[in-house]
Amino acid sequence: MRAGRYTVGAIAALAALIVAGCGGDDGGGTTTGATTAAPTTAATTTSTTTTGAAGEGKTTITMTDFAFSPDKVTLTQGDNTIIGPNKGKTPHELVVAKTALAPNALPTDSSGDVVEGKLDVVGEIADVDPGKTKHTDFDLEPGKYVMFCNVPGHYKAGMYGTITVQ
Ligand SMILES: [Cu+2]
Repeated sequence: MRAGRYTVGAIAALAALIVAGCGGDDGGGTTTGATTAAPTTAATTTSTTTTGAAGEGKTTITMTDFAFSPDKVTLTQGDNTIIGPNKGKTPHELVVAKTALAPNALPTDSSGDVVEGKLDVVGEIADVDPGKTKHTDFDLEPGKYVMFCNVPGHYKAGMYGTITVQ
């Protein structure tokens, strides 16, 4: 019985894929046989099996104009995925540097932007457009870190925070 169900499901999913692949709403009539078997659920089940890298934890740090939320984050050493949704109206980024400096005391240039070359940058979530979400995997050793957005003017506007790894 199970084998039979799977076959029907697989065929239905295949049919759904083929139909979708052909680009949607040109001509009706061709799908008559497949529509009965609820192919949508089958398709969703297959696509959710992704993610799950070796990460110990996933942490979401939301970016707005011009702040991180939360702006004080504690993580466990090792693999960490930081997910950065941008809920602001301008592009943002999240740069992580290992330093004991206070987040508001980083080395800056004459326009007030952080000089990343003077810091031990361990990674970043780069160029996140408004309404988008990106993530980056970090392998973090214990210590003090800062995060900041180095889009021109954003650090000066207060877009920074701390990350403690323990
Ligand atoms: Cu920013």
